[in-house]
Amino acid sequence: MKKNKKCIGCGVVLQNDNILNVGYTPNLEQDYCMRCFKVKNYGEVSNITGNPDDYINILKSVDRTNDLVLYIVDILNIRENLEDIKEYVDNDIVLVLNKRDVLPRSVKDEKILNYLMEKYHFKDYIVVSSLNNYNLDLLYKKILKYKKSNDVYLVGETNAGKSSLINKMIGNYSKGYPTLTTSNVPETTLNKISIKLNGNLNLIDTPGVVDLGNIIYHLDNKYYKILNTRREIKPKTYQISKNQSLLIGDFLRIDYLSGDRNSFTLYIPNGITVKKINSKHDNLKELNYQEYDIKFHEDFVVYGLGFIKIVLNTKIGVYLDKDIKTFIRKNLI
Ligand SMILES: Nc1nc2c(ncn2[C@@H]2O[C@H](COP(=O)(O)OP(=O)(O)OP(=O)(O)O)[C@@H](O)[C@H]2O)c(=O)[nH]1
Ligand SMILES: [Mg+2]
Repeated sequence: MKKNKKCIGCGVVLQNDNILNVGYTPNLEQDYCMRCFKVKNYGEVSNITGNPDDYINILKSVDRTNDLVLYIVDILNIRENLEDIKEYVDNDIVLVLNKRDVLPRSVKDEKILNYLMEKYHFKDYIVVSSLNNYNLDLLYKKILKYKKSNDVYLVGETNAGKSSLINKMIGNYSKGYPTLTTSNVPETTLNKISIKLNGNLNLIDTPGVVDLGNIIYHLDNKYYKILNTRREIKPKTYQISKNQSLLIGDFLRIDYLSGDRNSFTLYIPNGITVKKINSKHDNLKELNYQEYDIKFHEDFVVYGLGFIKIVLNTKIGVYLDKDIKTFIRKNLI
């Protein structure tokens, strides 16, 4: 038996000593750990919270190479400062915005690319959907164009779709079969996994970086599936006046405080309910409260949920768990 044999789904070292620890398998001859086996066969998922330093150490190990990095970002969960990845990796980075399919078809890719190119400096930018196999041929061409050696790393936040993207590329561009475990639970991949596409290209999957400011860490498990939506978002537009509020799911309330009648368009997964109420009602007022000034053509972003496109200058009051990150940006679309 090979020592330190790794699970081919998540990269963890297999062990049969302790069923409560990661990497457990009843039989070391197996290729998958029990956790991956359950995800693959029964869609059952168990979440673990790794040590954020482990993920940072993996990024540092990528930094020690000169290899091309694909920075995979969920189009609905663009961080406030994408360039903070450069604190850890100094390599050439291509920004890959994944999950194009969740934004309405009517949105132009160019609009999103222009937004990113104005704000950030990466080697190149591309919008893809691994779910719909959208733009993967172009991504493949870019990889061949920019790669410095046979190894190309995929890094990014947990749940951005790194493993799904590699699985899709195995199907498209190699003779192999997809083997990586994917799930809508954060922290699925646990270690680096090198996948050989052909004699000239290895795609290296990495565990996603954990940002505890992501709303997914603060909601009930039932939201995992809802937040990782596979359906095109139908934007919801609300005409809102002073003394009116929006209740979003059972975790967010936005009070409209000033300004004339305004239009709020929500780009959040369809499975999340939205209700307009009178601000005098007490719903969710137990949550942390903060006020924000929104200027002409800005989005209010709730990290991990999506964003609200607001048209006119306004002031809003937001009730939300204090550990969930929010920020304001120029309209993405
Ligand atoms: N709608 C949509 N969902 C996607 C796409 N790609 C991946 N997903 C979903 O996103 C979730 C996370 O996918 P993974 O491939 O496990 O993400 P990851 O980046 O490898 O996550 P970690 O291993 O935790 O770092 C799953 O529910 C996937 O089905 C896509 O192009 N569109
Ligand atoms: Mg993964």
